Amino acid sequence: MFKTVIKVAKNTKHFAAGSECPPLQKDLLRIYSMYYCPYAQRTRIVLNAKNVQHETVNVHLVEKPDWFLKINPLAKVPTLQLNDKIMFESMVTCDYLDETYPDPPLYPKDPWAKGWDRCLIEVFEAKVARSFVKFFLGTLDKEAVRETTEAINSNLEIFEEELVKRGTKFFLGDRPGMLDYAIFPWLERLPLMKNFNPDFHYLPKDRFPKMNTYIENMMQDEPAGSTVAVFDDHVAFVEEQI
Ligand SMILES: N[C@@H](CCC(=O)N[C@@H](CS)C(=O)NCC(=O)O)C(=O)O
Repeated sequence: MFKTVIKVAKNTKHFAAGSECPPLQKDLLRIYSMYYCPYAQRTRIVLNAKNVQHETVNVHLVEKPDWFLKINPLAKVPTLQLNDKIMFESMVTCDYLDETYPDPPLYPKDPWAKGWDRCLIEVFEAKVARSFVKFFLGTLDKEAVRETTEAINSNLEIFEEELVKRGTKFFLGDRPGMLDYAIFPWLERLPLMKNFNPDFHYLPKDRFPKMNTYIENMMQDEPAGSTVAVFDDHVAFVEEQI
């Protein structure tokens, strides 16, 4: 079945150019993913949280198979497929899962509170996640690392203050919700970024007491924590990309 398979992470097969698309099973939800993609990780966490039966097809994103380009015109992961239906964009897929599998609900009931959590996901995406990309681009000089560090920390202050305001263990309450799961993949990657940029002093404990405890709590959460990559393998993957 695998014509071309590339190992991206230990024990994972990623379908690459030249491969055949594995046959679909009727009514079984499929996620096209890439093991180290933080966006696909969002959807994988929500699948875990909702205990949704599904299969994972990992796609090699450098040597994409032709069949994947036909499935998703943006050719990005995550992509969901159910029979002949396709859906992509991480938050679109996460919201679909939340509506289709309501237990446990991942948003606050109040529409304003839900809307505000969606706003914070957008803030995180625009102000924190995109700054991460700079660290992946290769060698930043000391000054650029300092500037990026301050940009990331000052934007994470919004989240520290929000935790203080809410007075809860997680953003949703006593268990994590969509906001928690949507930002987790980048919080997992903070130590990874430091590995490549030792001057990246993220979330100093005196300035971010809540966020530090919060991340420890998120790591203990089964749906999120079980998606955390082995650190050295993650480092090796990033090294191959840059
Ligand atoms: N806005 C998209 C971003 C997804 C994304 O950029 N995924 C990356 C992997 S982490 C990808 O598929 N890249 C392939 C490409 O851009 O060609 C989402 O939220 O799902």
